[in-house]
Amino acid sequence: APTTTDTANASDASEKLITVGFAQIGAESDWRNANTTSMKSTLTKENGFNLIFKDAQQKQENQIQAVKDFISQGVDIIVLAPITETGWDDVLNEAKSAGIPVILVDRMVKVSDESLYSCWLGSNFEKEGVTAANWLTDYLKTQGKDKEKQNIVVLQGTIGSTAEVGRTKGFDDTIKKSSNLTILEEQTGEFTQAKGQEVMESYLKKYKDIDIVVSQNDNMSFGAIDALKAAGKKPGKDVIIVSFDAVKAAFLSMIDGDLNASVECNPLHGPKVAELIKKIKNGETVDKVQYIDESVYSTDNAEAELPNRQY
Ligand code: GZL
Repeated sequence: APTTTDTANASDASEKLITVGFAQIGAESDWRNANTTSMKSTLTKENGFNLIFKDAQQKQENQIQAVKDFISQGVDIIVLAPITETGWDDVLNEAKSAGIPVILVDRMVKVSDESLYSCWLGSNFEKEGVTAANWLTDYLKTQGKDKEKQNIVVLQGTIGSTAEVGRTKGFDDTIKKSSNLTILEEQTGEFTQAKGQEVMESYLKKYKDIDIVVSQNDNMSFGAIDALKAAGKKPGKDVIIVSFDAVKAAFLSMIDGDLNASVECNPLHGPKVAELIKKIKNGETVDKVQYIDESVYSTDNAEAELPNRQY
């Protein structure tokens, strides 16, 4: 039979585990799956965590229920990737009343009281939108097309998600400075390949002269590429495609020449979240906004960068 010391150690070890409730959006994209993998592979018992993971299948009501469940289970800390920005005040107030700190990851919330969350970790989405616009205008210059009229269609992400709001604002505000660029239409493809293809097919029926597609994640870009090929067009050549996320499959698309560029959106939040959880549980205050590092990749550097990609 284990000695008291062993038992004490065992119970002591179990006492040391920080129980984390993570309410994830869903599994809608390669990016999302990489984000989940990063969290699950970091928030492990070996690293001092007991992770309770909930996938909300892209429904806010499921995420809210998951947070309520975490509160009734009495977790030590809640991590939430909010699908859209509004509708969180009530459940976050319940967490605050229960004395359970909340870390927001990836997308942001619009709440009346900022004390409802300890901090937010994610990408600077507006900067991603600006990066996409700057890459595009630079590329058009190298192609000698910076004076020619260029028509753009946009595949937006989930409307009202911080990723969509920021990328749209950053891109649109920057594009306005180039008088030769016109945005014909912007519509959501819900960040999925199927919906992205469907919207691109409708654009191709509606507009005869599309020069550029801006797609707010790689999965919608893959759908757009399929739609363009089905319409007898050469994606990456007849029609420039600028994307976001820079997942591994996007690198393969850039190497094939179907995709011109992808602005990186780094999903590997696990290590930084683990560090923030430990600091918050130790009673330290952390900066409210924690930006994750990221870059932009294109057909110029995709082959060289591919071996370094983790997702
Ligand atoms: C961005 C994230 C977005 C990705 C999409 O941080 O919210 O959601 O760009 C994902 O691929 O679906």
